[in-house]
Amino acid sequence: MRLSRYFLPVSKDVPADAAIISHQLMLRTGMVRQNGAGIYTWLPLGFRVLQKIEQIVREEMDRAGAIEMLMPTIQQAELWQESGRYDDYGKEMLRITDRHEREMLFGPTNEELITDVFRSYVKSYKALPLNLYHTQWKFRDEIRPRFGVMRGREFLMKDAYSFDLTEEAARASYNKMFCAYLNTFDRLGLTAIPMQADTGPIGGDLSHEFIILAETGESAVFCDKALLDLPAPGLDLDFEADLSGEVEKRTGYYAATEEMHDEAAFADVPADRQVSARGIEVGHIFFFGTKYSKAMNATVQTADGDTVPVQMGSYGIGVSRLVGGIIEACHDESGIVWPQSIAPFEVGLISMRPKDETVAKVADEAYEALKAAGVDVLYDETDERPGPKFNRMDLIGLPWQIVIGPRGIENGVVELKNRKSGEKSEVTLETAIETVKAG
Ligand code: 5CA
Repeated sequence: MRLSRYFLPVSKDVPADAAIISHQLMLRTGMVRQNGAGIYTWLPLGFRVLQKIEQIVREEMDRAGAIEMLMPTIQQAELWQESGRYDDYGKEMLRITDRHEREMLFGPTNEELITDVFRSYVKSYKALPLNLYHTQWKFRDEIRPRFGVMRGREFLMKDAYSFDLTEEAARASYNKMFCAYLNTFDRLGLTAIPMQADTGPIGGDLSHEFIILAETGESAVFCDKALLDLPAPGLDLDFEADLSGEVEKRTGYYAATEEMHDEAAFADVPADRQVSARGIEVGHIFFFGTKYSKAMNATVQTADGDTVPVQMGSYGIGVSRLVGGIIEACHDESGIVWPQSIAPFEVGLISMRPKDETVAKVADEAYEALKAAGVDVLYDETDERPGPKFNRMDLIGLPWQIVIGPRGIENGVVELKNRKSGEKSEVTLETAIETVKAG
């Protein structure tokens, strides 16, 4: 992408209500524009990141055997009246009346809708286990939308729903999601810690929040430091195997959010391993058994011909919240420092003198070579001074910068800069491309 043809409204002005660094940086880099309290337009740079995160989440859900679909944003009130949550959800639910005076709502989550889909088609245990997911916009009329996309009113969530015959099988489905989540966050460059959590309006008795530590996190969290050093299960994990060992490895250590915190149990953690910090909840998984299937009569026939309510769990990831969460974890005084897996572009190519014919030609060739090598590149061929160009590239945080200038051209090299380490080297374009591709 040529910067002169792109839409990158970088700005110096940050509204006073942008209290945390990720919100400030998202506004300054022109990733999002606020349209109302907790409602954002995703501008091109931000949208690229959102899509990259969504894609990684999708790949890891697919790897764990979940099946993608798409449910609507607008739902009928009837389903929620059946489950009993139409009243329970209170003011957080955005209620809408259509022209026929029918009560509708903008979905804050999809347990009811998916249970209705399930009961309409699935009648036999033979179709189980089943895990269906989608990535769709949600609306929650949060009392205090804040921190930009981290607590929005309209936000993008991946939500998956598992269906099993027995509680034991449902726990195995829960464990699959538990492991898939660790792999997902690892690929996003994050250390997410599963913590015992309150189930809130979703319900059920087994639930884990996946928390990344950040000073600006909304909740106080407590955990054993050992959890920070445990590697993710890995992409070669066999999801058909019994994963309870993988889960127990992590749930064996103390980790709890404020609501579930137990001072006495925490005191048993060796003092030098007690982590008391703040965290951002990037995912939340629930096992709630037959809460919805009983209320909504979603049953299956067993091998013996009995009819039983299906066992369910639900599994959410805050896709749009992750954009802010990752910036909280990945920035420095000059701006964002994207992990390469989700960077909006992998390389910022800077032409030092676009008006100089030779420089322009070599830079154009480098741009073509990078594209041909399959590298996502943002090419700054604008006619600005080098200082502001470098600052802007640092601010938007692409993992690599390649600088083309007259001196390098004389020596047959380019300058390659690693945004994270700040390390610069003079290498041939081929070596630069190889280095970028190696990540
Ligand atoms: N139905 C269940 C799981 S699919 C559910 O809704 N869970 S949740 O309420 O915990 O939300 C799942 C994830 O969405 C959260 O972990 C969080 O990362 C994200 N999320 C929740 N509320 C917001 C919000 N107001 N703004 C941005 N992200 C949010």
